[in-house]
Amino acid sequence: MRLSVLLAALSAGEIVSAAPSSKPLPGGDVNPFVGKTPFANPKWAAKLDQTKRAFLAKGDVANAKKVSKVQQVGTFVWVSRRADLVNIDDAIASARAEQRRTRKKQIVGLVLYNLPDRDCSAGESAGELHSDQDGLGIYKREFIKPYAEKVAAAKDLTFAIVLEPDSLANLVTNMGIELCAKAAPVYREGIAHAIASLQYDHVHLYMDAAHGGWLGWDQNLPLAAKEFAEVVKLAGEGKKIRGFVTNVSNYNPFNATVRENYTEWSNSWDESHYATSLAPFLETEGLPAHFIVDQGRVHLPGARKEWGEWCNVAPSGFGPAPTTKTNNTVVDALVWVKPGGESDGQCGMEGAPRAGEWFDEYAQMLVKNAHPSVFDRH
Ligand SMILES: *[C@@H]1O[C@H](CO)[C@@H](O)[C@H](O)[C@H]1NC(C)=O
Ligand SMILES: *[C@@H]1O[C@H](CO)[C@@H](O)[C@H](O)[C@H]1NC(C)=O
Ligand SMILES: *[C@@H]1O[C@H](CO)[C@@H](O)[C@H](O)[C@H]1NC(C)=O
Ligand SMILES: CC(=O)N[C@H]1CO[C@H](CO)[C@@H](O)[C@@H]1O
Repeated sequence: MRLSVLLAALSAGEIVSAAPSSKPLPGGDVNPFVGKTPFANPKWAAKLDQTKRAFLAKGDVANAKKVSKVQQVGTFVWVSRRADLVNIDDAIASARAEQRRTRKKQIVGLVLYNLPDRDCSAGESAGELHSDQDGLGIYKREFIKPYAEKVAAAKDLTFAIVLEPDSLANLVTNMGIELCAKAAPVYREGIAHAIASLQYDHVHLYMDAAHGGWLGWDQNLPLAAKEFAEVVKLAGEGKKIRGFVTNVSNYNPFNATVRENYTEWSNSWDESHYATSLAPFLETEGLPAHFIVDQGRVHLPGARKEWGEWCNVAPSGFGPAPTTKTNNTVVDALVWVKPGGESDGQCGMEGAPRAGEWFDEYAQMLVKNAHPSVFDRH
């Protein structure tokens, strides 16, 4: 690198290292999470200050200290409407500052979540775009284009992007619902466009594969793999994803210590088993069998009577801290996609506020029941 270029790079906040680049060989198969620190979002940490104060007000110093540890855990940044695009700029600025301070490579987790006719089966999380009002055109021009430009310009960081939670799984199992049938071609084209627009060496795409209690049933596995393959093919020749993400915003354990009765007939009774079940079907379709698994919140044994319970499930705790030590060769990392403490909606645990609003009692419970690995970190 010439000196002038080097200076420009430094002022742009890049880490410049004399070490040889770890760029994967063509066709290489490198887990992007290895050796990187998951980006801890200061905006989420700020919300948890309230939780810390609540413990201190009760004289509960031990749990207040635990909150400080939780605030350092990496979580994904949600970009769920055009007005949220600024969250990407903020995350990039904070991650660069952290990278400069610690001299450790950051991997920034982002969620891309704004399809037209979103959440066609439940309607709980319907978004701002509608296919009958040029939603797909707006999605491409005013959401995907600036999204891609922002991450493309931050080559000094690594990104893991979760593509459209809760979308394609509906096309596998909910085509009997009119809105889902209508949304199907829009979802496929939208996600294919996102994939095609985000092809950069420092950007790793994970398509949503719902969770074990949904697509993990034996008869759904091949149908899911076919649907995913169709969308990747639609993105165009040579367009790649890194893999799949499971259990976004859900509560399934990765490695269940207790097998719940409601999973009796499924081979996908925790998310590790689900990844293992789905992997061969993905390979048959020529897709990469790599997974990340959301463990932002995990229910305690016996908390649910049915697998379908998804709303402010209690008792739950923050799950295992993000790690690449997954004991499962198809799983790149455990991650925290859903930032715990934001309500799933006015359902589940008593007193729950509207979806997305801070639910401090719930956050306090997550801290108390958090997985010990959250506090083993230095
Ligand atoms: C499953 O059902 C059995 C028999 O009804 C019961 O003894 C056991 O406690 C249940 N397990 C869980 C995890 O709820
Ligand atoms: C992997 O296995 C080790 C050793 O049994 C265990 O301590 C660890 O918790 C496991 N990791 C996960 C993510 O389950
Ligand atoms: C699950 O955890 C147990 C106990 O910590 C460990 O022995 C086992 O290897 C883990 N399994 C997986 C798939 O991580
Ligand atoms: C992305 C995803 O799979 N979301 C699902 C998580 O699990 C709950 C409960 O089964 C579903 O309602 C969500 O749609």
